[in-house]
Amino acid sequence: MGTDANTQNLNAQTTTPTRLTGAEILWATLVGEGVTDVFGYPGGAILPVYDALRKFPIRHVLVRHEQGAAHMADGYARASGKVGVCVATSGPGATNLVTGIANAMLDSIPMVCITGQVSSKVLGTDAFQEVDITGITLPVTKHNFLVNRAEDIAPALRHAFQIARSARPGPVLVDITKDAQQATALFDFEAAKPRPYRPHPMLHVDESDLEQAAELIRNAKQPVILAGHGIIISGAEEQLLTLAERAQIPVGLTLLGLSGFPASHPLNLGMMGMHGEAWVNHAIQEADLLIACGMRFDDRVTGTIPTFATKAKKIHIEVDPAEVNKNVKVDIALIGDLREVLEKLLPRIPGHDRTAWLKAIDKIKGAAAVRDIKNLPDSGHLYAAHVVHDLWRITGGNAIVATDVGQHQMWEAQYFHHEKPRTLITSGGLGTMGFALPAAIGAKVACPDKEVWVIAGDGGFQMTSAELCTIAQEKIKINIAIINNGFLGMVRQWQEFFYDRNYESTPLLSPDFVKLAEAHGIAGRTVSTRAEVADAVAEARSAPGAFLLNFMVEQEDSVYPMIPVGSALHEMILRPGKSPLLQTPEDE
Ligand SMILES: Cc1cc2nc3c(=O)[nH]c(=O)nc-3n(C[C@H](O)[C@H](O)[C@H](O)COP(=O)(O)OP(=O)(O)OC[C@H]3O[C@@H](n4cnc5c(N)ncnc54)[C@H](O)[C@@H]3O)c2cc1C
Ligand SMILES: Cc1ncc(C[n+]2csc(CCOP(=O)(O)OP(=O)(O)O)c2C)c(N)n1
Ligand SMILES: [Mg+2]
Repeated sequence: MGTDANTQNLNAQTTTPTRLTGAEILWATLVGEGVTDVFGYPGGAILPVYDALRKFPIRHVLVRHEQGAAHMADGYARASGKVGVCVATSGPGATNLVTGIANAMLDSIPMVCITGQVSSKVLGTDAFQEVDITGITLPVTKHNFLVNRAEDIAPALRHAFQIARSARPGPVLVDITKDAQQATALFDFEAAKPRPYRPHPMLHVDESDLEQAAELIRNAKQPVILAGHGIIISGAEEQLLTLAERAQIPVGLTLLGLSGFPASHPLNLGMMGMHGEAWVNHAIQEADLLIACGMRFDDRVTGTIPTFATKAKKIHIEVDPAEVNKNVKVDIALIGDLREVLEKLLPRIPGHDRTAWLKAIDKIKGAAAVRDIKNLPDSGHLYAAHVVHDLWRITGGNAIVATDVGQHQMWEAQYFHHEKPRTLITSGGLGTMGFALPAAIGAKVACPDKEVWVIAGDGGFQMTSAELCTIAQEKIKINIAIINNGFLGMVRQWQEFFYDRNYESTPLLSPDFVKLAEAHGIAGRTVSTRAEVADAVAEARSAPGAFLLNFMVEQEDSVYPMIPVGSALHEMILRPGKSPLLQTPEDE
C-alpha cells in the first residue's frame, strides 16, 4: 500500500497530463479504474512496477504461488462483481497464472492479469525468463496485449478493463516489457479512455422475437426456467423473480446459477444436471417449454443432447451469440443482456395459474426427495452432507462459501441453501482443484464485513495450502472446513461406479491439517462426530483469526443422484435404499 506523500500527485485524479514512468502509469491507471486491491508476486521483469507501488493507495496481497493470485482475483471478482486484478513476473510467474486464467475464462469472470516481460530489445531471443505469455494464453483469455512503450500502458490497461467487464466478461492479460515500465511518458487518464464499447451487431432483440417468446410462455402448460450464471453476472435476480412468480414457472439452477434465485423460494427446484436434484431433471425432461436464462447448456447439465428435453420448445436468453445453438438447438434466441431482455419481456407476460404443473413436480419430488437429512438421528457416523447442512444452518445461510472441486463441492451445492447472490464461489467449467482457499481469500478482501468459509476436500486443499501463510501475513479472517475423506473422493466414486472399485491412486495421505494450520499461526480443530460439529463451527466463527476445521467424514460415501456420462437426464443413479442418509417419513 502506498505511503508516499506524493501519492496525491500521481494518482489518476490528476487533470493535467503528468510525466510518469511506465510503472507509475500502470498504478495510476488502476487507481483511476477504481482498483483498491491486487494480488501478486514480484520478480525481475516486474520490479519497476513493484518499486512504484508505495506511491499509490492500492493494497497488494503477497501470495505464495501465482496460481493463488489468479484465483484470489477471481474470487474477488465473483464476490464483488468488480474486475479482479493479479500481477506476476515474466516466465514462470506468468505461466503459474495460466490455470487461474483458464478457470476465469471458462466461468466468464472479469479479470485483468498483468505480467512483466523481458525488455523489448531482447524479445524473441529466449532471454532469461522469457516466455511468449500472450501466445500461451491466447486460447484462455478474452483478449491479451503485449505492451512495449510506456505511452501505451494506460490505453492498453483501460481497454483491458473495458473488455474484461463488457458483455460476456472474461480475463484479459496485459504483458508489459521491462523497458516500457522504466521509460517515461505523459500520463493522461482521460485521453487513455478506450472508444465507447460497441456491442456485437447480433446483440439486438427483435420485437417479433420477443412477442414469439412471450406467446410460447403464455401458452406453455409445463414450463421450466433454467437459470444460469448470467443471472448473477447481469444482476437480473429481481427480473427473474418477477418472471417466475408472475407466470408461476418453477426455476432450476445450474451450479453457477446457485444463489441467483432464493433457495427457500417455493418455485426454486434446486440444481439441475449430473448431480442435480432428481425432480429438476425429471421436470426438465417432462417440460413443454424451457426458458434458458444466461446458461450455456454445459454437458454436465444436459446429459446426452439427443435425449435432452425432447418434448420442450426452447427459448435461450444469452449475451454471447456464439453460445446460441452451440450445444442445444433452440426455437427462439433473444441475444442480449439478460436483465435488459427480461425487462423487455416482462410487460408481455400476464399472471398465470400453473397449479397442476407445480403439483405434478411436487409428486415427483415426493418420490425422489430421499436425501433430506434435516432431522436424521445421529448414527455415530459423520457424513459430509451433515457437515455442510449444519454449516448452512448455523451460519443462517448468510456466509460466502468458496468450494474446491469434487464430492464436497456437490454436497455444498445440494445442502448449503444460498439465498443471496454472489454467496457461492465455485469453479464450474474448468473444475480446478486448489481453487477454494485462494478464492476465499479474494472474496474476503473484496467483502471484509462478510463471513467467509472455505469448503475443500483433503486433496484439493493440499494443492494450494501454501496460501495459509498469505492468510497469516495479511491477517485474513476466514474459516476453513476440510471435508477429509481420505480419498480423491470424486475420482474414487467414478472408480466405484464405473471401474469395478479399482481404487488406483485415489487413497490419499494428508498431513495433520490442524498442525499444518498451527505451523502458520492459525488455530484449528479436528472433528470426528456429528455431536461436535455445532460447537466446532461456533469456535471457528468466534475465533479472532482464521480457523481450520478438519472434518473426518465417512470415507466411501458417494454423491447422489448421478447421471453417468453418456446417459439421459432421467437415467439417474439414486442413493441405494439402505443408506443412512435416507429420509424417513417422520423426518418430513
Ligand atoms: C465436479 C463437477 C460437477 C458438476 N456438476 C454439475 C451439475 O450437476 N449441474 C450443473 O449445473 N453444473 C455442474 N457443474 C458445473 C458445470 O461444469 C458448468 O460449469 C455449469 O453448468 C455452467 O453453468 P452456467 O452455464 O450457468 O454458467 P457459465 O458457464 O458461466 O455460463 C454463463 C452463460 O451466461 C452467459 N452470460 C453471461 N453474462 C450474461 C448476461 N449479462 N446476459 C445474458 N447472458 C449472459 C454467458 O455468455 C454464458 O453462456 C459441475 C462442475 C464440476 C467441477
Ligand atoms: C487440478 C485438478 N487435477 C485433477 C482433477 C480431477 N479431480 C476432480 S475431483 C478430484 C478429487 C478431489 O478430491 P478431494 O479434493 O479430496 O475432494 P473430494 O472429492 O474427496 O470431496 C480430482 C482428482 C481436477 N479437477 N483438478
Ligand atoms: Mg477427499
